[in-house]
Amino acid sequence: MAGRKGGSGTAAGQAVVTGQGGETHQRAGGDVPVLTTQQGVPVADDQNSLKVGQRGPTLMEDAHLREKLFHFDHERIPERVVHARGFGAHGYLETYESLADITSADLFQRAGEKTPAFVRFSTVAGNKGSPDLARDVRGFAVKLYTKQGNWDIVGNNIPVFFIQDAIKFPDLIHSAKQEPDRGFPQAQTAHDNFWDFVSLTPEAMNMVLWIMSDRTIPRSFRFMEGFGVHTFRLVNAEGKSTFVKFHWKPKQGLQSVLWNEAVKINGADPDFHRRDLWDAIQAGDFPEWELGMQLFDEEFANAFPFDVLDATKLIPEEDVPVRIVGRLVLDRCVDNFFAETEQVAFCTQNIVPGVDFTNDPLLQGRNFSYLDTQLKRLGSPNFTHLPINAPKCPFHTLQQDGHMAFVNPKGRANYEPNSWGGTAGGPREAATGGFTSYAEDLAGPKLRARPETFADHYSQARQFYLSQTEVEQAHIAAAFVFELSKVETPAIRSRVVAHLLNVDDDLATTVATGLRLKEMPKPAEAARPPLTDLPPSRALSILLNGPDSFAGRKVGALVTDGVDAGLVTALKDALDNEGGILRIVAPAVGGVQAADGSWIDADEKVDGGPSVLFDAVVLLTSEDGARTLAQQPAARDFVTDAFAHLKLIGHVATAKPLLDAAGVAADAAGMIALKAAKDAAAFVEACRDLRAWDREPTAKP
Ligand code: HDE
Repeated sequence: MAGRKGGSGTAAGQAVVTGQGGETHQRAGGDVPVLTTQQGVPVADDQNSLKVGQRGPTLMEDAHLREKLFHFDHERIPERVVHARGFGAHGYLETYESLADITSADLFQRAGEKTPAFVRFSTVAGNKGSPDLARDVRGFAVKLYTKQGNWDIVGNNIPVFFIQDAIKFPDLIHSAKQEPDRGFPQAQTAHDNFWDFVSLTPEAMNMVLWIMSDRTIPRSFRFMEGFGVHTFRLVNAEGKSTFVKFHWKPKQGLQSVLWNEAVKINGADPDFHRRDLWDAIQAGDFPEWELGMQLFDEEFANAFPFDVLDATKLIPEEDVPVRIVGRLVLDRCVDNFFAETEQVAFCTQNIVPGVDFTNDPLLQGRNFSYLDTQLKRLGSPNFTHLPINAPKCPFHTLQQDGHMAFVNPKGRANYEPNSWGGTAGGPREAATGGFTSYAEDLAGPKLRARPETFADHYSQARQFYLSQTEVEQAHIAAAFVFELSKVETPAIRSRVVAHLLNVDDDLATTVATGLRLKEMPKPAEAARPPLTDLPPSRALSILLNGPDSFAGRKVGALVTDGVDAGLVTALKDALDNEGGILRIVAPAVGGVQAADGSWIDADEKVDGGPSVLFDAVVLLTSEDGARTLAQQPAARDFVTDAFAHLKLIGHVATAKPLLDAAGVAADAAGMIALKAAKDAAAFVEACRDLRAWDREPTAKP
């Protein structure tokens, strides 16, 4: 197509670039702005490079080609060394009450105060393009743009961590990510290096129990908790300090998927989590978390059986209740993924007056690390000038220059003290209200050592395990068996079981049996004998903290020609009332013709909308339709997977040929016959349970 010229409309969506006088270039037509170079020169031809003759060589003077390729070649920045895959959204934190007695932090002085927020959720180990449902910890990083500067709570969806001291972080992450000789496996801990490291690091055992639970395969970011992990301090106007642990509690209730489901979601929709958050916000169903604080003093800290500076331990909510102080609402998607989600730079050192650190050695190391990583990733100390990172309150520093400086002070004063006086002298220290550190008394010998108070590695792992329902305990055991079955070195498998013997005998035996270990190892030597009398904590279970409604969840309806349109409408209405969503899955995406002649549009073709994408399913096929679908593997999988994944399954009598082909009995647990439109509401009510757990022992995937 030599000599082809561009069609119209190629510049739609481009930023309008204004000229020096503020007026835009002549428009390309209608509201479409003219395409220009970065220098503002209008482009006449964006389809062909400049050549000598039609078939000749390209000319070096083609500045537009050179600029376009140059910029493209530099589009990527280094991905985060951990938490590379993430998804962010904007919102706000609204306080319920004043906490002035506990902290001087400005955002907590008034009930009803709204502070703009940006939240980035992430997985830890996988690269930027890895699937969302990897078994992994989720990052839960919150940037609060307060009136006294930015405060970052850079947390996870698990309240404890693998290691106690920052010096082990590079080792931990090296072991979890791809093995260096082969460059795989991607986004999974089911490999030798990871289990080798953690089995030689007993302090990791509490976290290892957590990551083998369904916490690491959340159904959605919306249905998981967040934790600040470390103990922080809140400091009031009188300088009194209170220890605090931060919690984010999802109003939507906790929910996870099953492992077999996670594996299949990764194939069907590797963007499952980011799409879920995007869809919910776009639909106006704004997810909310309540901000909770566990507040305690030195006296409690001294009496608590574990060290509150040890990030491998939590404080049970039964010991220190979580005080709910506000809510975080996410109500706006980003305009540009790169500018916001990729360029956002969280730093644990970003705190505000009224908040302070403790000496948790993991937190101390993080405070050092994050600035460093942002410089590497964003390439300039001026990353704080980027709109997503800049405070929304006024800020004035005496720092200057550097790559890409685009917030530049005017005037002569770039040092202090100076004698220029008044505003000409530039910013000065705050007379009152500036950041002051808590005046903690500190003294001691310089040494590399772990305190004796960090030496208990198993008690809380045991407490976590015993706090789970039977179903959840079975999932933990199955996850150990799965992961360790991917470990090629038998000695590593047995070393893990040796640790589990210090956690719970039944768990260790189930895992050993699942692995067919020839010989039960001796329990690992414990630095301190585990406490066996810690009471179970309900807050640690997912299933005991599930939703009480089906709101925010999805039903997938498999339909064919001849579907009962009244039933579809009744389901839609019942779901609307509940705050749930109905998605139509059909043999073709164009839709189906209902028995009454009306047309029903589909959202997915059956092989693009497998049941793993939904929380519950209904089979609304005609008898003929069911017979045809019974011949198709994707349609049979829709049913067998929904059954194996313990989903509530609504079905009309005419769907029987499909149920038969899938080997599913119409009267099994969690199967709900839909005889008429009036049954729709009862089905949606039943869906509140999310799963038919009774089915699990017989429905092993
Ligand atoms: Fe991080 N961590 N981390 N981390 N972390 C990073 O910073 C680090 C730790 C967490 O969405 C990095 O910007 C060290 C605990 C989240 O942008 C890096 C240590 C917790 C995010 C870094 C830890 C976290 C990060 C990589 C041990 C939970 C993603 C890219 C001392 C409380 C933030 C970046 C986002 C990111 C270092 C341990 C949470 C390299 C050295 C514990 C949620 O700076």
